[in-house]
This record gives sequence, structure tokens and C-alpha cells, in this order.
Amino acid sequence: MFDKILIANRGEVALRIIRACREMAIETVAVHSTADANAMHVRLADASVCIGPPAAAESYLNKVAILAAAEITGADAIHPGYGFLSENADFAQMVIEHGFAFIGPTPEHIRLMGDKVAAKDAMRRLGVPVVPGTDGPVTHEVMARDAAEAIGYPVLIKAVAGGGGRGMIVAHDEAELLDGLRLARREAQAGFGDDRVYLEKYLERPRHIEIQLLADDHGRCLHLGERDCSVQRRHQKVIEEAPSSVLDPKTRARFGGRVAAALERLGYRGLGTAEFLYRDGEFYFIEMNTRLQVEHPVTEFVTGIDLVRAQIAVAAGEPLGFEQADVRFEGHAIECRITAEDPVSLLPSPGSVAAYHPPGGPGVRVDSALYAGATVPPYYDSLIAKLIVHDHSREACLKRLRRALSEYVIVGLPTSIPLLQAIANDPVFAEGDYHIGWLAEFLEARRSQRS
Ligand code: MV4
Repeated sequence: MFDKILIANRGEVALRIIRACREMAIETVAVHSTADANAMHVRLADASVCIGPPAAAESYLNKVAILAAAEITGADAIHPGYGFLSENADFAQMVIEHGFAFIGPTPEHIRLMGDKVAAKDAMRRLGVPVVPGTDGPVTHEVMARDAAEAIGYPVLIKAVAGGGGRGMIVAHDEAELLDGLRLARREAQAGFGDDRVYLEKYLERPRHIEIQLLADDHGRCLHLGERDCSVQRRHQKVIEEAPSSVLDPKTRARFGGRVAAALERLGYRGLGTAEFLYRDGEFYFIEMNTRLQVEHPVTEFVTGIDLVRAQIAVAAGEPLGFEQADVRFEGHAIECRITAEDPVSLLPSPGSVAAYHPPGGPGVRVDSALYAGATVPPYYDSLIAKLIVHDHSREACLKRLRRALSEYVIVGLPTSIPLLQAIANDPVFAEGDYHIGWLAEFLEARRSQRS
């Protein structure tokens, strides 16, 4: 096992990793920008190194400064957390070439999954269902027209170099397709320096369901069930839950097993999340994340497995000490992302925390680096806390969520807590009857009520 891990991240995820390390008797090194000199991750780590000015490009994304910090502190492994360098294959490769372990998959697997078209192709070959579409880029109009006829309208024009929802145009008929192709190419060239586009069947109002995977370096990959992340706006998840209201145990076992078998055949190692669109009982692979995810605590609550501990163990070469049949799912968990944002404009709104009182009690977990007196700098993500609740059923879990949200006190910054309360009190959310467009509709309805 590792003796000392450098954490190339900040905020709540840095704390989450420090907590796992302390329980595993592994020393920790925090890195921080000058804006984070008083941050909680710096205070809780065994050692810390300042790696640069506030701008992430010069600190948390500064590969050379991070490697130098690992070198001078004698770390033997680097944990990238999520965001920043967590899915940067070049960084993972540099880490390994400098003699440290990278706590994540191999650079080759990160690179493969970073190419959305190659990832989709690999998964399709391995027997995972993907969205029907062209196998590669569409090169001319006749080809696009024939492909769209075969797929069936509406189709979605996606940029090969896109991702995260950028560079997508819907076409409902041939006229829209031809206009859309020209526009998509122009936007893709301007945005990504690559004008290649491909077509997919456009799925309307799907759910976003992802499967958590965990693989060791000895050829075994297990699935840890799904998370439903459909409650999102502008590609930012707001609420995640497990299990999804639309899956039964048999479907979960069968489908999860199929995805785990595919990753086993790829020789994958580490944590992974396979993202799917889900509609009318069918799954369609969209992309794979090769990192620990923000919403991992809901899986920890329903499986009882410490994902960060497991991630560190498999990175150190340990075999998984359990089998698929040992993974049991109990109760229901919901995570709310609490962001520092203006309640009306929903824009990030940093500042300083005058008073702080997190909720507690049975089945309540708060992952946050906040404290009374902390400053929330404007340079990074606006996520300031995650509230995760667990209970025996979805109904009980939702009551617990409302109770915990009502206890939460954060003074000095506007937060998304009022919005989360409105969602938690909404009858449609209570039914679990939502899709990826639901939150935008919900916000629009609220806005018109106000005015
Ligand atoms: C889609 C889709 C509908 N049909 N593909 C957006 C992010 C990108 N990685 C994939 N995305 C989508 N692809 C087809 N064929 C709808 C989306 C989508 C979405 C997906 C997951 C979570 C939130 C989303 C919000 C808007 C659109």
C-alpha cells in the first residue's frame, strides 16, 4: 500500500480523499493556490505545498508544479480527485513516467474514453447498446441524408470533437438537416478546430442513468448499481439518486453485469462510470468517465462500499476482496449539490461564510470544506457542499432530505438551498417522474409564477 498520497485538488473532494487516507494510515500532501492558503484541505492534510497563483491554469492545472510538489514531499502516488487533471491522459502518463502511481485508470484507457467517438465504437463492439447513428463522421450531404433516413428523424448532429453537450443541433426533417450540417460544421470548426460531425437518433426526454464500475488489476470488474442524474440544468447535475425509480433488481443485475463484462474485456482498472440515456426501457451508452465522481456518495450509501478506499486499493494493485454477489443494495440515497449562487440569476456568487451549521442526525452526510469564516473564492467551481441522505425507501429518504435541508444554515453567501427545497417539495419530483429536461421546465414555471 502507498505511504504518502499527494492530492491534486481542493474543496470537498480533497477532504474526502484525506479522510480515506487517514483511515488507511496513508499520509497526505495537499497542494493549493495562494487563494486557498486558509482552505480546509490545507489544514487537514499532513503537509501542504503552495503551487501557484489563484487561476487554476497556473495552480491546480499546473502539471509541473504538482509533480515538483510530489517530488519534494516524497509522495508515492497522486490522486487527481474530479475535474482539473483527473481525466487528462498526458498528466497520468507524466505522473507514471516520474515514478509515481496515478490513482486512476491507465493513460491509454483515459485517452480512449476521452475520444467520445472511439469510446462509443469500443463499447458497441463489446456488446454495450449505443445510440443508433453513423459509425463515423458524415463527409457529404448525400451521405448525411441517406444516414438520417435510415436512422429516422429527429436526428442529432454532434461534433466529433464536442462533448459535454457543446456543438449539438437537432434536425426534424431534411431541410433542417442540411441547414444544421452547415451550422454545426461552422460552429465545430470555430469551437474545436475540427469540423467533423456525425449523426445520432435524437432521443427526446430521456433519463440520464449511469452505472458505477470498479475494476482491479487482476481482471475483475464489478458494477455497483446505477445513479439517476436526470435532475440537471445546462449540463450541471443538481440532484442524484440511487436506485433509479425506473429500474428493477433484475434489470440492474443483468445490465450492470453486461457493462462490467465489457470493461473486463478492455482490461480496465479503477473506478469508472458508464453514462447512458434511458428511454422506454432501453439504455443507450453516451460516454464513460474515468474518474471518481461528485455523486459517488449515493452509491456508498446504498452499497456500504467506500469507493475512495477501493479506488486507492486497486491503484496499489490489490485485488478486489469481494464478488458481484457480495454487492447488495440497501435502501435509497439522494444527493443535493449546494452551490454558491444567486437565487434569481443562478450565477455563481462567491463571498465569505459568516455563520455555518450543517445538518446531522440519522442517515445524513455532508461533504464540504466550508467552515464559519471561510472564503469561497471566485476562481473555481461554485459547488460548496453536498448533502447526502439515506433511508430504507425513497419516500422516507425524501422526508429526511426535506428535514436536513431545513436544518442547513449558511450565512453570508446566497446558496441553492431554497431551490433544492422547492424541488424536494415538488409532487412530480416526489413521484420520481422526471427526465433531463424536467428541471428547466420546473424553473421556467417558477419564473413565470413570480412575474
Ligand atoms: C444526446 C441527447 C439526446 N439524443 N444524444 C448531452 C451531453 C452529451 N455528452 C450527450 N448529451 C446528450 N446526447 C442523443 N442521441 C441528449 C443529450 C443531453 C443530455 C444528456 C445527458 C445529461 C443531460 C443532457 C442534457 C441535454 C442533452
